[in-house]
Amino acid sequence: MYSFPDNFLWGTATASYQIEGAVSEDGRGRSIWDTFCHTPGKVFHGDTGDIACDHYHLWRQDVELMARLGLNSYRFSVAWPRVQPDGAGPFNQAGLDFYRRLLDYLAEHGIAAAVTLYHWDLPQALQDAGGWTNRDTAGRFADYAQEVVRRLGDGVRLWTTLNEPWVSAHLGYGNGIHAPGVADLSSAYRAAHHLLLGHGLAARAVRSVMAPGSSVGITLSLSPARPASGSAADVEAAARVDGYANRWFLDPVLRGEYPEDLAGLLRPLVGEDHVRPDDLATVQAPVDFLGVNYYFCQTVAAAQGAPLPGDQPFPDFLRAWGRPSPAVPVTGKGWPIEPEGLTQLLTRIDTEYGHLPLYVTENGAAFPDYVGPDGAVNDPERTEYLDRHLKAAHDAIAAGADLRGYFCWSLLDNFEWADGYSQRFGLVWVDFKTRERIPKSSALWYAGVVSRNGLLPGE
Ligand code: IFM
Repeated sequence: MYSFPDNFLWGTATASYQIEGAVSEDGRGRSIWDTFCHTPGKVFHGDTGDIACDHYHLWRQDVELMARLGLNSYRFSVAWPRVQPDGAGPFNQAGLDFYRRLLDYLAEHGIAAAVTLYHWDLPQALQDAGGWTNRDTAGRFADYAQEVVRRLGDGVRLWTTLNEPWVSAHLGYGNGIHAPGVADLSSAYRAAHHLLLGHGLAARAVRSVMAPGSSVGITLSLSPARPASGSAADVEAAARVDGYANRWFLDPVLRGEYPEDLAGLLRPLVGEDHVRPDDLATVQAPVDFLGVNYYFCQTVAAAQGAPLPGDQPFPDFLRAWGRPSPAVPVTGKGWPIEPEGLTQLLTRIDTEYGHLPLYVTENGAAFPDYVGPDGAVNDPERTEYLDRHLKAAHDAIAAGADLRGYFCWSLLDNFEWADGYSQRFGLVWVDFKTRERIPKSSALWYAGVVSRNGLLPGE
């Protein structure tokens, strides 16, 4: 039996824009994702989050579903424009009331809440003033975060400032695949710095008002980078990609510094005028835990000679290509399935960054699921994926990591950003015409794991 520690949090994760819908109801303001989705050509199939899973109306049913699965925690995000429509100024009581009702209902069902304060739906009014490239947004974020925690405080176990600032910065401002759709390296690094600054300011602000028993941290998307070969060029390229994907965020949050190897490369390209003397001390605000989102590893080759088929370029300054992992199955999204990367990541954080409490705040896979003739959704690939990753998480605990919870991405099939509704990550199938929910076979398997607080050896 692979048993997990007592009081382990077993949950699923979602994010506001991906599930709520109701984008124009009860005083919600506009977000950058509303604008982006309604810009032709930006999102697959022209899909939008206008209705999504209609969780804004079906939240009771969704909580009851989690309770039936026996889950003891739920990670969701607050939509900034729903509670503070312009990102500054007055708060919207109707928006806050929605989250208050959700929190109360979760508590009634014995489900601990893990709340993310920013999962990418920036108020459009702030983007109109530069968004995360504008330093002022960091301060706005801290003010918003503090007020949300003050007003919703009771009953939240984990407060997370940001979800995956790497994605916000690099996909939102670096290559423009995500909202707000800016493609400029310098903007990406300014945005990354202001996101980190916003995290540091918000973490302090949240701590000053949060209820006893709550804790505050941040969630990073992390991806072990390993060389495609033993050549010195590939090893060095992998180290640069590690700096770009992992250390650029881990180091400032947990050590109060940017990694000098990458900073040295970036200095001539993006300058440093956006970094003020005390900023990194602010970014290194004490955190009670680190949230880790893990999906895949990067196999990295030095960009020299001709690329191999399937090689994907990283930004030019990294002089590196992402190479498909050989002989590894991939998910529906094409992501290599490499559970050992999760063990490696959790043990690395534990040994290199201090023995701090860790949560896997996201891990999961999209597969081309379908409803069978019997009305059931059988997804053995997802069950196998989760089983292997949970065993990998267990290995990390055995090696000493203080892992305290696991949140499967995702509770529901939902709006997968630039991929629209084409990628299904849910434990629960959603019919996007009727909004009917059907727990997949993986959900029933996960319920068994939760009830045993672990996995059986043959599972
Ligand atoms: O859907 C996203 C989520 O919003 C953030 N982390 C990765 C997931 C899958 O792509």
